[in-house]
Order: sequence, then C-alpha cells, then structure tokens
Amino acid sequence: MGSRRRDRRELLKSGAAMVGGLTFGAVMPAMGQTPSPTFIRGNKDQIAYGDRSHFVTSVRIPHGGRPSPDPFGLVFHVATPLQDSVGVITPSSLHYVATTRGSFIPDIDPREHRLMIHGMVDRPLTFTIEDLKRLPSVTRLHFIECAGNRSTPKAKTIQESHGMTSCAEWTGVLLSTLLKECGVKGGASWFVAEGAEEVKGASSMPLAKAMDDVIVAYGMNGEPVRPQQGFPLRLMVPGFEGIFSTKYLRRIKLVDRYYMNYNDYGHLRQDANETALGYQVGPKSVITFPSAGQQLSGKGFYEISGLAWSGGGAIRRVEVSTDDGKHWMDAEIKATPQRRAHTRFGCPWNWDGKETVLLSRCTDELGQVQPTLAQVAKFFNVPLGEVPGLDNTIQPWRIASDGSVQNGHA
Ligand SMILES: Nc1nc2c(c(=O)[nH]1)N[C@H]1C(S)=C(S)[C@@H](COP(=O)(O)O)O[C@H]1N2
Ligand SMILES: [Mo]
Repeated sequence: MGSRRRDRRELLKSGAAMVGGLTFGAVMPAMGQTPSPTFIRGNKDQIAYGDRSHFVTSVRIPHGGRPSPDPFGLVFHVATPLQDSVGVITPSSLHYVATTRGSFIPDIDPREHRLMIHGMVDRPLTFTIEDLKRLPSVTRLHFIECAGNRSTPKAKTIQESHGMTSCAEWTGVLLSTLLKECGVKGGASWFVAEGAEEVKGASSMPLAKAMDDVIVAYGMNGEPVRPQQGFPLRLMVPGFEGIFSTKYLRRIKLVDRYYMNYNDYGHLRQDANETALGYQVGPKSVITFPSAGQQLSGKGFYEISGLAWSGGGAIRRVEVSTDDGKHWMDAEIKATPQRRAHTRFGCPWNWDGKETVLLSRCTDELGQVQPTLAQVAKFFNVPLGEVPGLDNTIQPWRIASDGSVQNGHA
C-alpha cells in the first residue's frame, strides 16, 4: 500500500507540472481503495430492460414555469438537464419534449401507420414502416432546438435557460430518396408535413431543404423513436427550428407556394425580419460546467465544458473567455464535429478564487459567429429583454468568490 501511495503522489506531481498549476487541493491526494460495494439484486425486470443507477438522479423539468402535463394531462413542454450532460448524445429518456398542439401524445400502432406523399408528384405513394425499413438508410447525429429556448434574467439554471435543445442519433430514410420514388413535378417548390394528431401541426418548408438532408426517421439512439419524440415516425429537419421536425408524421404534400398552417398562427411571427430568421438556428454555444446553480469547491484546476451547435452546419471553432470577454482562448473540440449536431468543447481553467464571468462563443463552417445579446438588441434596435426570433446569444455565467455560479443576465 505504502509504495502504491508514493507512486500516486509522483503521478499527481507530474500531472500538476503538465497542466501548470493543478494544485493538490483540486484532486484528492493518495486515496485509499474504493470500499467494497454492496450489490444490486437482479430481478426479472432488470434482466429484460436496464435501469440507470439509483445514485443518478438527473431529471427533466417543466419548461417556462408551466405545469407539464397540464391538469388535463395535455401539453408536454419539458427541458433537458444540460448541466449534467457529458459527451453529445442526450439519453432518450432525458430528451426535451415540446408537444404544443394541446393534444395527448398519440399512441400509434406502427403496423397501422402509413406515410402518404402526394401533391405535385408523378406517383403519389403510401409507405408502411416496414416499407421504409427496406430502403437505404442514413444514421446521423443531429440536435433539435425549440424556438422558445431563450435565456432570460429569471433563469436560475442552464436547464431553464437552454434546456429546450437535445441531440440524438437519428436513423431513417432521406426524404430525397422517397421523393425520387414519387417523382417531383416541375413547379413544386414547397412541401407541407403533417402529424397524426387531431390538430395536425403542419409546417411549410422549402423543397430545397427536402432534397438536402431531411430524414424520415424511425430510429433514435439505437431503438425506435420514443413516443414523446414522435413514434413511430418523425421528420428530422436538421438545423431548422424544432417545430419543423414533425412528429407522428403521416403526410407530406408537395406544393407550389407557401401554405399557411396551424404553425403559422402563434408560432411564426408577424414581423418580416423575425420570420426571415425563423428557419435556420444560428451558431450557439453554452458552458454546461460550471453553469448557473452549480458550486465550485474551491480555487484550482477545472475543465470548463460546454456544447456548441449551428443550423448552418458543423462547428469550426469555439472560444472561451474566463475574464468577461477581455481575452479569448480557443477551446478544444472533443470529437469530429458533425453537421447540425451538438459538439462538445473543453478548456482548462485555473480559478484564482476571484469573482469573474465565463463566456463561450462559437463559429460554424459558414463563418457565422455567435453574437452577444447587446449586438442582437442593437441590430433590431430594441431593449435587451425584447430581442425577437431565436436566441443564439452568448451566455455569461458569473462566478462569485464563494464558488457559486449565477446567470450573468440576472
Ligand atoms: N406532430 C407534432 N410534431 C411536432 C410537435 C407537436 O406538438 N406535434 N412539436 C414541435 C415542436 S414545437 C418542437 S420544438 C419539436 C420538439 O421535438 P421533441 O419533442 O422530440 O424534442 O417537435 C415539433 N414537432
Ligand atoms: Mo418548439
């Protein structure tokens, strides 16, 4: 034991030298062995389908202070616990949910479900889920983000300010593959996608997007899409506002103009500037650790960790500031950034114990740079609290000298 302990000390010392300033207080020196565990008794349920550890308690919360579900069991709006996230995949059980149509979550028998493609096509076709599974598939990582995902001074945690975005691995057939089967008629320029609820929740989208990277998805994170995410079939429209990713997808109609739909009432805005920003999500990043509501245990070394994403494509660069924007340094991007997917970044930080503000800012493959709230407010010529459209602004986290972390907008 004694010699092992010495080895560990040596290791910590050389580690400290490498990162330049990792103080012993930041890592527990010379730990003993982990005590022998008690054991979880297996039962039949755990054999058939696994559970997470009962020590892991991270959960979703209702978004925006409204009860979810409401007293009638309707309307789910729940936010992902980004503060606890590691890597880039949101576990399906923690994926955010936005079901805005005032309806229950449909309970659809996949054997009965059909997708109809019609309108300005040579051959209207109807597909079963089995039909779709016979066709060439794609598997891609993509985020979804609700247009209502905005940081306000009231948000006490990153789950409240940023939790209406998640990232999953989606499997399905490219919509372009299905449209080639149907044959697109000349003059078709838009398509309308409709879900199976009683209020259809349809959206109009440009046909060019359909031919680019839209997926008709039956798989999510290695299993069938979950009911809250649109079982048995959903549209995944990478990089567009979440509302366009129609769940319970049952009909796609090719048309020659923008069709007004349910989603236009109350969701798309009246103002032309805003509407123009309404499709593609801008470059956005946020530090998930340390973030508001978390507590640093003392000065010394930490890895700042966060997520970056853009509707414009892959993330090319993330910068972090640990002094409220006076200096910026390049963060490390943790894996090959995928197009229109959450990208994990990290940045070493030696906290001196003084009050400061942490910021992150990303740039996407188009060269678009994430703006500050002040820049966007100036662009629209409105007060800070009234910035319209999707909020992709830089999030400041304020570190107090006691190590507590607060929303810098508060
Ligand atoms: N059929 C249908 N599709 C829908 C919705 C809905 O209520 N019904 N909500 C939309 C909204 S507002 C968003 S932000 C995304 C959310 O997808 P998620 O619940 O899988 O996170 O789905 C969109 N697709
Ligand atoms: Mo949404």
